[in-house]
Amino acid sequence: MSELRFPDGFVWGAATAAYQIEGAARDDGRGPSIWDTFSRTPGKVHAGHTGDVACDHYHRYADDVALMAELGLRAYRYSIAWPRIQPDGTGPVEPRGLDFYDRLTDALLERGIDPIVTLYHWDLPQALEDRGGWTNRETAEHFAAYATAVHGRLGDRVRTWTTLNEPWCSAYLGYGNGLHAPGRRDAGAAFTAVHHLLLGHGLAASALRAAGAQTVGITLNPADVQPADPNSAADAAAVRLVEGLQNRIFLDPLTGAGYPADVLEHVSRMVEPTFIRDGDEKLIAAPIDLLGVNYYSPTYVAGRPDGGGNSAHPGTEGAVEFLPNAEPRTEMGWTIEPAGLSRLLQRLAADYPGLPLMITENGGAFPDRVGAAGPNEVGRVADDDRIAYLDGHLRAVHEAIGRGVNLRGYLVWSLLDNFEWAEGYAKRFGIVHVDYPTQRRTPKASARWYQEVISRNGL
Ligand code: IFM
Repeated sequence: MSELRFPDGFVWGAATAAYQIEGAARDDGRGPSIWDTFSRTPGKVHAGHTGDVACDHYHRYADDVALMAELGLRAYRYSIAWPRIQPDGTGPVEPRGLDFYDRLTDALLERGIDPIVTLYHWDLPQALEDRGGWTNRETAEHFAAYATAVHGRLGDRVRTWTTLNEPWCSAYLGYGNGLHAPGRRDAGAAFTAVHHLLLGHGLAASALRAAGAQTVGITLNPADVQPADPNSAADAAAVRLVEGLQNRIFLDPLTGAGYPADVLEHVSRMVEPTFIRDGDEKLIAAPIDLLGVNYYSPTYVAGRPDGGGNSAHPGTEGAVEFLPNAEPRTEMGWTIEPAGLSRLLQRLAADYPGLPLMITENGGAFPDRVGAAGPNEVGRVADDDRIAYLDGHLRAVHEAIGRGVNLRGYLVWSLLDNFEWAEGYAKRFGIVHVDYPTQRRTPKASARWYQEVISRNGL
């Protein structure tokens, strides 16, 4: 196969999130988050795992940054733990929390790695959840104040800011079907949370811009939704509904078009959208410079009146059948279909022209075989399936760029094996293996492969 080269300046990096790697859950004044509470609730997280220790990155960040440099990463996307900065979600700032991100940011810059900050990757301070969390409008305002505080400390060095990570998950999994923290099961609450998350984004984006932030964005997990039968009108309607709930409900207001009428009509069957106030859509449409796209797997649907729907897509019961995930699949059970990424990027570029994109997450969980490569390679982690996954998706990314998509970079999920939310430590997404009892890091074969891709700027 001939070599595929990426554009000059293409950003290569890796991503993580605070609760998934930091540990140090009680250090330096950090307050409890909804994930501390949720992971301690029996039956919510695999085997009762918590983020208390995770990868102990809070104490090992310097070694982790050295590893990133060894792999040649040009950018690193990390999230700030709101409960480290404001333990109760509002009020005085905890300087020791900011100190940690200060040290991490400096360590990255010293190694020539561009910091990409995510302000919210799901770890809401528990004190705010006790007041309604994202169903409470005030949370959006508190989020903007928190964003301003973080920018005040890091803004002289961090150029790229993303407000929220995958608000779809925060709202629908957190408040809709309860699979994620805070574990509420209420479709109305989920839609209320969608709106307040978007409002929080808009307020924070404006505050960051006013404070001088260079590049401001948001990361979504828009779906590549495909019909079971491309010739079926019913399936096309199912696609439109699911796209509405996962993509357009976020992207249309973010880009200034306001909430789509068909989506609002669907929502109002479950909750009166009185939480949307005059002027909110304008606030949500604060200009952004970058859309982060997280992609893992496509979604196939059929339109059927007896369709079981999906609890993560409120109101699809009795209208949509979600097809079982086809082979091949990752260990998460997610279908591996790189073409879905190329389709999605092209669709986003066509529907929301002029918005630069970056893949802020892509990767796969696989059952890694530690030391399986033989006695002379003790500690080697042979993860050919991950290499194949990444290779396929990078080819899809390259194809999309070739078709004119303005894509700035690619960040693999994830640098390290980590706390995979409800799956605890049972699923490993890292290109670097973490032996949790010893905290030893071992770059997997995929990490060495990725190192080579970065150094060649191509495949
Ligand atoms: O681990 C998560 C991450 O926190 C958000 N995006 C999806 C990843 C894999 O499930």
